[in-house]
Amino acid sequence: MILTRGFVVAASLGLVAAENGLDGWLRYAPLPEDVVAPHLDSLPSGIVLLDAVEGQPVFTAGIELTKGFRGIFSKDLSKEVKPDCNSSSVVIIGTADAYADACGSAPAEAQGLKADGFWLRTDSGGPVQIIGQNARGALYGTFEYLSMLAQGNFSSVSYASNPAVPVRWANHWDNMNNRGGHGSIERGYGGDSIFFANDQVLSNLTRVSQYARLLSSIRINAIVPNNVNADANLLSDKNLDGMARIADAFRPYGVQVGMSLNFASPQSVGGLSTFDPLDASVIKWWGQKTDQVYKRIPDFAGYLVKANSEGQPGPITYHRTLADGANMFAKAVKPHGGIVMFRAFVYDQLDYNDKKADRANAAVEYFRPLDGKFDDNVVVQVKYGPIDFQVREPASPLFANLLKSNAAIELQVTQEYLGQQCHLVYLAPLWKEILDFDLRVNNEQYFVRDILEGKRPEKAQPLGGFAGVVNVGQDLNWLGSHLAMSNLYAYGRLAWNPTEGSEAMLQDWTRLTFGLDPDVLDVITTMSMESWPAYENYTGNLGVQTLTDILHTHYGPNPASQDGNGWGQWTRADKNGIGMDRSVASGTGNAGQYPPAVAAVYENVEKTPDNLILWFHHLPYTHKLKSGSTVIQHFYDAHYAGAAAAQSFPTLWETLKGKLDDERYEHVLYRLRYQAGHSLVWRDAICTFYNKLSGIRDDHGRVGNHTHRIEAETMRLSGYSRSNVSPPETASGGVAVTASGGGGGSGSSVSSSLDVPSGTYDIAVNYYDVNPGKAKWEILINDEKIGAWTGDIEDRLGKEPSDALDGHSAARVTFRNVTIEKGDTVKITGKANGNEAAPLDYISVLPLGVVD
Ligand code: GCW
Repeated sequence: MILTRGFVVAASLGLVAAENGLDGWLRYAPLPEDVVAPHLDSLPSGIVLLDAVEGQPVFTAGIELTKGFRGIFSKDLSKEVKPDCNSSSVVIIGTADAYADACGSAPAEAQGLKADGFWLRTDSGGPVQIIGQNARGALYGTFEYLSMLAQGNFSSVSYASNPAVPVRWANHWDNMNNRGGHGSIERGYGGDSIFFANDQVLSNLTRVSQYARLLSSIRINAIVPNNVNADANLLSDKNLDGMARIADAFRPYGVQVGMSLNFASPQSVGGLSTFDPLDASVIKWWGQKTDQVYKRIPDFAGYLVKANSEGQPGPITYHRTLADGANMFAKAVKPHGGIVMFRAFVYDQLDYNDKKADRANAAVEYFRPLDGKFDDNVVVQVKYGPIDFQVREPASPLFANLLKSNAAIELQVTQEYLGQQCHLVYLAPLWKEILDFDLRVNNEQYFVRDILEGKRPEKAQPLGGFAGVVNVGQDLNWLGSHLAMSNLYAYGRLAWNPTEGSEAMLQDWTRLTFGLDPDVLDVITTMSMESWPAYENYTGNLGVQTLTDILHTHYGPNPASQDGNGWGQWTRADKNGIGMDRSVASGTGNAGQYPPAVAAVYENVEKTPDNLILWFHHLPYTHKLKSGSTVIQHFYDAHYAGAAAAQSFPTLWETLKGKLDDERYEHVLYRLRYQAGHSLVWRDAICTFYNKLSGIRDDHGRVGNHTHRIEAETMRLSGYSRSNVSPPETASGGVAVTASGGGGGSGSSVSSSLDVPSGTYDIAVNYYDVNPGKAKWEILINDEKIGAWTGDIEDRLGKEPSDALDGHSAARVTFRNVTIEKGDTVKITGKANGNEAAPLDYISVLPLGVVD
């Protein structure tokens, strides 16, 4: 009570309490008094739960509503046991059936709901009605009502809301195996697994329950906790018991649990000599295993299968088709009402010298012949683009080739190729671009979202929907970054209704997460809506893919890593041109996998939009785009524009100081500053690489011309020596310096006199923060210390660490408003630690307002 009061007082004084992000967008924070006051008297004072069973969603709805009213209004709702169906002072929550039992009949709109749908009525003259088609729908409606209230929206509404699709899943790539006793997450950047450690399910699943709340509020109805690169040991009795505990934690929130399978399990853990999906003993084995699963988890959602992909076993090993494999599981779960999500991410290593080879063709080549051969409880799960979650891809042509099968789209909340949650990239606009793409099936309007919803002439698919890869971890704020949570939120909202607007979803999330301050809303909206275009600009443009290092961490720049290997993420860049010729006429034929009207666009250079032109065509750097710019000049300009946008983010954020709690303010600021610095690393690496390769200069004279920089290798080195950086374009001037341990009593240092007019400057230092190690640097002007920093990024950012000088470890720190007299000496001392030899790349002495 005292705490609650304190909170209200703090809020009304404009002070804000520290927040750690644990509640995400479900904070139920007190609203400002002036927003609440006019409505306080008309708020309901009681709650009626119909048929509420502890541990089930209607019961949970009661808990959430009570908690919400307490948090938002400091008001305790009474529990009414005898429902008065006409009282305007209560909220009635229940299923349509329970409502009809208690109150005669449910409103007409509440009677025709789809599974999981709900009816919400808040207009005066009667109770607030929250009626679900099922218990889960009633909980969804409650979260909807709370979301309105928490945003200060007291309007009278009455509407039904139904899901576009029945399948709205979260996929987690959590491993059971140890990483120093913890469960690691493949592509995880927010801490260790909340599900597994030490090869088993965690005993304390508190975080899982907290996560279930968040998922339920965005209407995700099933989750797969374990990695698609699946560990067959999950099928042991002990671990299935653990899975049952996970299911228990999710059940109150209406989230069902599924499981990723390893195709070879009958052999690897079952003691059989084969895992051939048509072998009777294998079929029997999976049947029995499935019965054991359902015995423990009667509402088990189903299986997720990655087969014959990236080294995973599958039916092709036995010359069976992928449909044979999928259907074997489908038959096992069918009697229990389960489904099988079967991934279409199947491709092989390719020969780089084969100009017709194309990884983008693989999914259609594997799956088109199988269309119509999948059982009706199989859903083919297709990544949004033909390759792999790149910053820009066309919609996967497979969506247009699965007309007789159930299909789901796979999106990645995990920012694997998109800055690993260390760069702000709001993904809803990217996802919507794919969902709203018209594939012109049968030459009629067919948006990708229509296909997922089964709106097609051949057959309305009974199943279909969304799978989102999510990497929440033990970090209190779930994804390692507060702002990245808008992606999780928008993912759920889009799965429910793919026509939702990116900005509207973002703004709901912002109000729920940070409160109602209009400045906070403006800044987060501006930054987030600019963030995907900015990231695309400073990474890979014109549909050439992200240009990150594809061989290791998928994080920093390494354009050369795309080519010359079997992975098929090729750009085919050489000194004359760049891009994959995917035309039918002269290339890999990929354009021809799309329906004719779309194929005609992608086949033709003149018609292909600029933003995908290098995806479909190999062009000279001097090719003129529709924008009027050349390919190479577009690269330069986009990189400068993208990095400039990223520089504006921390500056914008700084205007919010005091308008939100310091804890989240500082956390976000650190990341935005890091991103601004890393965007410059990206900009310079990509511009330098293609400038060297093409030999074509930047029309604006920026590339390779950094007038404010002093390269560390040209400074006076004491105990420092030159070090190679790989790839070299991730160092300004191609090399860096590292502390070699010498340098005498004062340690290692670099120094230089400053030949700049006297005045005030910002001094930026580019360095490398490698793992493991915590080097320490100090910066001095005329031997007077003006700043210091530590190489501790590995503790502060969850991105894949790097132990080398490269585009992943390159970072920048800026010291502002430094007074310099012409001829002053700047010196940086570095103290190596562990693997980190206090590496330095360059310093920039920047007149105020300039970034170079
Ligand atoms: O994007 C790639 C990732 C792998 C992932 C794979 C997949 C789980 O780099 O980490 O494996 O795709 O989607 O199966």
